[in-house]
Amino acid sequence: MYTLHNYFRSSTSFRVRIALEMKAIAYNNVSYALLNDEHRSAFYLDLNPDGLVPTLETPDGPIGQSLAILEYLDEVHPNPALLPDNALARARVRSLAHSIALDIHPINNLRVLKYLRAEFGAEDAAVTRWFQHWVAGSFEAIEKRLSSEAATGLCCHGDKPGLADICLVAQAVNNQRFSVPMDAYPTINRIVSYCLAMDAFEKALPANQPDAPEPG
Ligand SMILES: N[C@@H](CCC(=O)N[C@@H](CS)C(=O)NCC(=O)O)C(=O)O
Repeated sequence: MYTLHNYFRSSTSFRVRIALEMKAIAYNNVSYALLNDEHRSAFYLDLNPDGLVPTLETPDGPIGQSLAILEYLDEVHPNPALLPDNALARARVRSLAHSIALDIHPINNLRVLKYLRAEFGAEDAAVTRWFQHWVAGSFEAIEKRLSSEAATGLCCHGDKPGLADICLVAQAVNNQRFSVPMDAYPTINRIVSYCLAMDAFEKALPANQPDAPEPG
């Protein structure tokens, strides 16, 4: 049995929850209130010295880094596959996923936003501008690719959701918290809506996690 150490609002945790749901893998859920620095506890740092969520605890040891977890799950539980079966297609899917996971997420992460506030006196409006700016840079490129490349289907690559959709949906949902304007991205919006209509994506949503606050 796996244990997922995560936080409802964390988009990197959301990515892993989607994959676990898609592959119908049961798991224990342990949550860490990031705003209370629970991920900086000695216990968690022992499990994951990065001090970032998620960590997937497997019977053979813990794995940190959401993309590494997703690829591990895909190797150990290959159905349904998160990556296509030819090398060029896999590279395309990974490159879309990396635009989000490696280019947007690291500079919009909680610790970066906290540092902007604490060290540079950034107010809420400036932090929001920062977040929106770095999303726009990559989302413009992703929209251009998805709307023009023949491999795009109902999902980022063909008609089945995979690694790129997982990263895209998690980022798009996170964007809502920072009121990122989305009108310029019709293809992204179409794919995100299509994926969110699926059970696996819906169940993995931040609002549907046990540590999410009650609505209202
Ligand atoms: N590259 C890592 C990033 C993990 C990460 O930054 N997680 C965020 C939540 S989405 C976190 O733990 N933030 C805590 C902090 O910034 O202090 C991954 O993909 O797992």
